Amino acid sequence: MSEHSNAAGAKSAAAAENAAAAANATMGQFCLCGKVALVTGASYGIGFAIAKALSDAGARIVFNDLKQEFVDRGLAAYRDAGIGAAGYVCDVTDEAAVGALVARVEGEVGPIDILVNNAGIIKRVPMCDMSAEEFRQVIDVDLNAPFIVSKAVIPSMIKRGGGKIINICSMMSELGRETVSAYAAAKGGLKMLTRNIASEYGAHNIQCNGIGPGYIATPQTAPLRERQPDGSRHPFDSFIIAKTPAARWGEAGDLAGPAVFLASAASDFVNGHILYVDGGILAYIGKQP
Ligand code: NAP
Ligand code: GCO
Repeated sequence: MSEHSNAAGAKSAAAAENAAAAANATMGQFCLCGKVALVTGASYGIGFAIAKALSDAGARIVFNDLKQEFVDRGLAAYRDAGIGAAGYVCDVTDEAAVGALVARVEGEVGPIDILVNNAGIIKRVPMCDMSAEEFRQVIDVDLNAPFIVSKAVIPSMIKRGGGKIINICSMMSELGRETVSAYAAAKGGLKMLTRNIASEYGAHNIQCNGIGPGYIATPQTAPLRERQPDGSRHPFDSFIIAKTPAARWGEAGDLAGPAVFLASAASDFVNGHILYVDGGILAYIGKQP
């Protein structure tokens, strides 16, 4: 082999080695190895999909649900996915229970590095038909609880030099629609709570961001996708398809990559941002009839 081709060969080998090292360094930014992630309300749905993604990136998963039967169902689902998650019964609106949960997790699993405030409810009722109690229930789970759980984990994050908080916001953090006044008020507030946590604790290397899913096919939106008696699409289903450039409902798995990004070192300089994962809904006036 000529001297020239030896040198060229060595050069391309070195280039390949550099490229591999650069790729490893980049992928390393997305590694959650050794991290403990608490995903609230994650027996199924969006929470489960996000927890699975964080686990696939190396995190140890902890989740909670309201009842033992739901926790057990979630544990079985995680086992089926090859994930050894830890599950606990805890109502995220109960500050004492949340404090006890965080202490128990720290003792049994480890300090919480990543918090995903996912647990949420919705009540679709015209505002003037909605009781103040119903309104309060939605605000309690969708806005007060992220405050409660964030407040429970931040001190330990500060002590350990930082952490990640991801709040699951919504299209309704930006838009209103009929029958979801409480939910929109909560999710709009959650957007601003996200920005405030980022503002107040960014100096402690805590990044707090939001994910704003579009319309995702989960039990929460099942009523909006039910087939009509004649087998046709639910009107709201057709509406969302027309409003989404991607012309489809999202799947919970569509949130996996964005969640890993916001939970990882790759987003260490991203703070107070709401990452909309909506197939383009917020950018689109909607398909003309
Ligand atoms: P989902 O299928 O209704 O699941 C919600 C989860 O939260 C359930 O596991 C539920 O537990 C749990 N939960 C409710 N209240 C709780 C409480 N007080 N304490 C502990 N856990 C509680 O909802 P999803 O569609 O997966 O949505 C998850 C999050 O994404 C919610 O915050 C929702 O607002 C948001 N989101 C959803 C969509 C969408 O299109 N699906 C879009 C944007 C944002 P139980 O099983 O015990 O009820
Ligand atoms: C609704 C839906 C939405 C989705 C989601 C959209 O009734 O409009 O439930 O609120 O859940 O929040 O981002």
